[in-house]
Amino acid sequence: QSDLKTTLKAVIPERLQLYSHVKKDLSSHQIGTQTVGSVIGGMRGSRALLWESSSVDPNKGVTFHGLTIEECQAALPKSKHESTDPKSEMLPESMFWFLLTGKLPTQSQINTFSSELAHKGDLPEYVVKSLDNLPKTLHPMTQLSIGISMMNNESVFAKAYAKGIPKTDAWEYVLDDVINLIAKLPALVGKIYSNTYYSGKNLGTINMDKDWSYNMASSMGFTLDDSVNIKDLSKSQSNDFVNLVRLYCALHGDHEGGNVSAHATHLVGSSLSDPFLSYSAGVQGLAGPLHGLAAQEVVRFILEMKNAIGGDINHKVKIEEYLWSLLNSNRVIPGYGHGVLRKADPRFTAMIRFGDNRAEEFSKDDNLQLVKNLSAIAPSVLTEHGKTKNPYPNVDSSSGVLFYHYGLQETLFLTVIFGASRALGPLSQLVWDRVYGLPIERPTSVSLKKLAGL
Ligand code: CMX
Repeated sequence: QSDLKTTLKAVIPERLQLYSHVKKDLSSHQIGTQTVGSVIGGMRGSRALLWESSSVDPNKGVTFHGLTIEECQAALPKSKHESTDPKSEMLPESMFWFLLTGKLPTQSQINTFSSELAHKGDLPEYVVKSLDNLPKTLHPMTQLSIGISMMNNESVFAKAYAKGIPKTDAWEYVLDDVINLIAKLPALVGKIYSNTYYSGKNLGTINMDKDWSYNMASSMGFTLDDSVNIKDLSKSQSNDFVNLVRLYCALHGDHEGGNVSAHATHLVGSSLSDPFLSYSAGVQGLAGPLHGLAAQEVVRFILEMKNAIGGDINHKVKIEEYLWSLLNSNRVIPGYGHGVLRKADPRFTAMIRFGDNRAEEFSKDDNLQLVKNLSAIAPSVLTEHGKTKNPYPNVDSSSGVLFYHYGLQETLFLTVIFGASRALGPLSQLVWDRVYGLPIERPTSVSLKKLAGL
């Protein structure tokens, strides 16, 4: 008598044969309003989600309410401390305001909003205690999703809903939760960083007079005035780090609705789960290596490759050979490929520009140079390999090595910054989902046999 696994193993070959037939021969067949290829192919090409704040063109990349990255950089408010912070990048809270309202905020609106976020930035005591009790070996992304989901204890939407509210009022409570959630991310990120790598030591404070990104950098110990400067950065390096957080978080906040983290947030929110539960689902999706976790994979890959090619970062042949060795052992090249994009991701280019604008600081940074060299070599290797539809660098290709340069070298942690950033878009959409009173998501599933017409 066979056990469960053996029984399953025996039925797999026949099912796989049917799957291959459906994929190869029936992909263009229509089933309802979809093609069979879309049903079994991760819903590629299926226009099935309402998303207001950003869209992604396969060739031009992301635009936020129609504005390109450069246009946003020019138009969105920066740090209010212009005299001490002259090279400020656009603030993520400016991006959030824009994503949510479709209106460009004024500097004074953002000054007030940054202050509101700082004043709401404390973590509840029970969250701190619970995080302290988690195993230090727990992946930082798991800690992030636990921290966010626990704060549903604070949800004003969940409490109001339990009492009974008109559907038309739901968005206001959801907005309160969304602002509270975003406000608490800098302290949460700092706490996870400290617990995982610095034995829970208090690394910095939330400063009421500073913006969201400064406070994130501060709570991780990367600023000079308000934290312990654990990385021993100079003043200009510390300013650069804060600006890196600003640029990175503003740019990575939204990438239309179909990516896993955005879609998961939207899906869970459609059951009227509150924003804390909804976004913790998004964070769990972001923690997958084909999505946000690629941020950590890329840095490891760059370091491993540099080592494997003996530090010859300009040696084209050695780099090509290394890439082929990965592909031939059925591994992906992290930081390359995309579900929608068919050109280099403009967010990749913007992060490279960040380094280029600080040429002196990065002049001896082999990792960034290797990332740039790779972006000139990998596309032809991937094209020759012939599988990936987009052989160009994606969002995760360049950002990790920039953080690494300033001392954020705990690679497991990099996706947590992505997780803080990605709150901006999906949570702004969640408010609109409730404004429109969108229904619970409930597509219909179909069996392989049905697709095969059996
Ligand atoms: N290296 C090697 N092979 C790759 C590849 C890469 N970078 N990108 C795609 N392929 C392969 C796929 O694995 C797939 O192979 P199979 O047919 O054997 O399954 C084939 O090419 C076709 O894939 P695709 O249609 O081009 O890409 P998908 O839309 O299925 O997947 C993505 C997109 C990003 C998951 C994929 O390109 C990938 O795995 N990239 C590496 C990981 C990565 O950088 N992820 C970060 C994405 C950005 C983000 O969301 O954060």
